[in-house]
Amino acid sequence: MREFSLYAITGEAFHPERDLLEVMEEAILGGVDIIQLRDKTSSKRDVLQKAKALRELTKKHDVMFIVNDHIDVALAVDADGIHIGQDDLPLADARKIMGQDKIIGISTHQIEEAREAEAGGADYIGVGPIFHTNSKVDVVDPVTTNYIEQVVAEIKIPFVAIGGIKLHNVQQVIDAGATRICMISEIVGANDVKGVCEQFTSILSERVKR
Ligand code: TZP
Ligand code: MG
Repeated sequence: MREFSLYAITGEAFHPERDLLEVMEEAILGGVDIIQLRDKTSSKRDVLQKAKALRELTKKHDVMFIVNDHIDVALAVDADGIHIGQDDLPLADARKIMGQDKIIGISTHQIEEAREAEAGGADYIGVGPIFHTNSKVDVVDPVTTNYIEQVVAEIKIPFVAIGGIKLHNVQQVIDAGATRICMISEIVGANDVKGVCEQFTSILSERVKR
């Protein structure tokens, strides 16, 4: 998959007054490299409509587009890939459906899951939740930055740190070795979405330069 560092997930509950596309376009203009559509409550048909619109937007700006959970929707809109969790379709089956050219990302919470994802041919893994988060209901306890250090030491495929990451604590995540970060609330819940993304983009590029 293409290189990336800033990854934003949709979270419409964090911007009840604002349009999904408008918020995500601001994030893109602020430097986000990947957008993931994550919608646990809408009907399949509504998820498909949002996915179509986000696919168009991300194409226009040449940004990667990933769909959470819904493999059929991802294929229908020609998304770049899917993101699955530990309780979703197993990686091997997801790969059969998606084909070799699509991106498959998997959430992991412990090193055994990271090893399994790497061995199974995942394109990237999510590593988290690093900190406490209210953005996910069935979330496990924070894995802390210790898990990032384990992944850095052992895993070769790209990983993205997620869960409770904010401007005020992102340095801890970077210091533990993360070069890619993923957020919901700190980005889409911001008053100035583009401005926040620009700050993260700049922090991450400083890290790469060092
Ligand atoms: N997976 C692990 S933590 C999380 C997901 C989807 C939620 C991240 O949201 P936030 O608002 O950035 O903590
Ligand atoms: Mg899932």
